[in-house]
Amino acid sequence: MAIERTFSIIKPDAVRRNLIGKILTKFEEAGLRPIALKKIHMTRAQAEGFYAVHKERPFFGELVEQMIASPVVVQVLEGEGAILKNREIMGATNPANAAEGTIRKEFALSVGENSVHGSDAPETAAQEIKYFFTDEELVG
Ligand code: YYY
Ligand code: MG
Repeated sequence: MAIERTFSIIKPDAVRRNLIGKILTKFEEAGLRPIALKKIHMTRAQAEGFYAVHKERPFFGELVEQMIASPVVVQVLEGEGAILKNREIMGATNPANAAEGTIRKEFALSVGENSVHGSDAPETAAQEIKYFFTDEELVG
């Protein structure tokens, strides 16, 4: 499998509970390397643009409020099959359905406050990386 890059967010619920290190460890132990990483407090416009694909969904308003409530860590993860691997490490969107050992099983509070975001395909990974990082910031 090819070396890929994917985009990841450690969401406000996890940052508030001081879980940045524990979550990064899960990625590192699975062979994913953070090649760019920063802590930011998203603006409403940034969060609405990032989740624009969900803007007609009933949970959109709450999702945006949760994403801007407090800081997040945005990062680019690199490794073998990074896009799918990240999704596996994250676990299912609803933590009630997440497999043992996944981040969401271990740390998520609810389907909304589910601790991490991860790109779902090569096209979205490329778009999402560009949304938060310049080429110069990717120091793999
Ligand atoms: O990619 P992933 O985060 O696993 O799920 P999406 O279906 O893309 O939804 C994005 C985000 O929206 C999810 O992480 C929480 C929130 N959400 C929600 O609050 N309620 C739902 N029924 C579905 C998604
Ligand atoms: Mg998604």
